[in-house]
Amino acid sequence: MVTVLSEDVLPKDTALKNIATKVYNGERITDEECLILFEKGSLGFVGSLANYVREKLHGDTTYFNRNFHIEPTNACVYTCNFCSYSRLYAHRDEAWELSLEQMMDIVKKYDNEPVTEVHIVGGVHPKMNLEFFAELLRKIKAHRPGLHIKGFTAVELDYMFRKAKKTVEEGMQYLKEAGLESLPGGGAEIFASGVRQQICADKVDADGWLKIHETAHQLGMHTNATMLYGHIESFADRVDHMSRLRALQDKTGGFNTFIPLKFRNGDNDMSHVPESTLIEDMRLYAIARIYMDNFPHLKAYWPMLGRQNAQLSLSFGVNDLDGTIDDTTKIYSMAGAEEQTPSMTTQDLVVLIKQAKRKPVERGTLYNVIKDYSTAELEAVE
Ligand code: V47
Ligand code: SF4
Repeated sequence: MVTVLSEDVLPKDTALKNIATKVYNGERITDEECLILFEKGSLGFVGSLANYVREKLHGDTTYFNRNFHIEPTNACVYTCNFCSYSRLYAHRDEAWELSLEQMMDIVKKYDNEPVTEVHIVGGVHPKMNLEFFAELLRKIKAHRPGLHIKGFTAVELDYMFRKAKKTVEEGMQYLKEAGLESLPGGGAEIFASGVRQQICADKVDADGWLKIHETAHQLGMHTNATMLYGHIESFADRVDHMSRLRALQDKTGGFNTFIPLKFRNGDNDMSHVPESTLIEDMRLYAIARIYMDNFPHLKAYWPMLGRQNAQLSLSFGVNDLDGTIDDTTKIYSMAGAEEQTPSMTTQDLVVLIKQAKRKPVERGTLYNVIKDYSTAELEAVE
């Protein structure tokens, strides 16, 4: 059914009016139209369209999960200019490198906690190879079979597979058999080669990143996708990035969640580049929700955006806030994010979502509903 909208609720600008009509009719917008939204769409305009799409897909449901991170090392062979984390060359004395036992101790710390996911991401250490990580996966699965393992960015996987002289298919199958269940979305940054050359020239390129995710999807695994925005990229580069992801999703359907990551400029080689404004952050979330019509979920990663801005994003298309995290990641605190010790209790997350007049639902990694907290008494939340 085609919705006919009153002229009163549509903008005067013809291009924006056509986009609004398409969105309300459930039609896909083109790359050119996405660019128009970046160039001309006010926050109010894109926000109301994104909220329409969000509520059509999910109503008020807002997901979070109970998770913790393992960061095996902050040493990295690569030299991404935006990275405040890597310590292989500079600040060697601040580098860490966890043994299998130390990582298992982190897993065991949660033995009596109702966490459902471990997120494993770190730097690319020359000595931590495919076999080392396969052993870690086996040990985690042997210890706690029900814990979902989401691990390794395409950057880490590309290095591991090449070093082990395995094809992407062979390497991925090997890790899947060892216990890997899904991939996080990191390492995508901005696909456009001109920008990639300037911000992260030496790691896997766009085609390599996409190939790794496509292979995971073909093996039945789900993955996420990120976009590092708000630095030197243009609006057209953002559209190009999202367009490549949308095309792959049309082909495989294997992506769960799109996660825009705001560039933070603390203590890195791009500290002179100003950070994006809150208006630009919210416009980006909204435009992503409108354009990425085949991505079921849009996530605001609260340790990077800050709690209040993540809460605000729930009115601009976002339906997922990631997890409790329990102060187990350093990537963003080292880049100057507000959250210096990222940890939220389930109660904190439930309150945050309820304050935004949304419905808090705890999910598993694959968006299976674990518990609906919409009617829970706040004090009763463990
Ligand atoms: O790829 C590094 C980003 C990513 C900075 O899939 C920075 O559920 C901003 O991908 N400013 C890794 N961003 C983290 C990641 C992730 C996080 C949470 C959830 C999921 C998921 C994935 O962190 C890197 C890079 O894009 N990053 N430095 C910085 N200065
Ligand atoms: Fe290494 Fe990742 Fe930092 Fe790049 S962003 S230097 S790949 S840890």
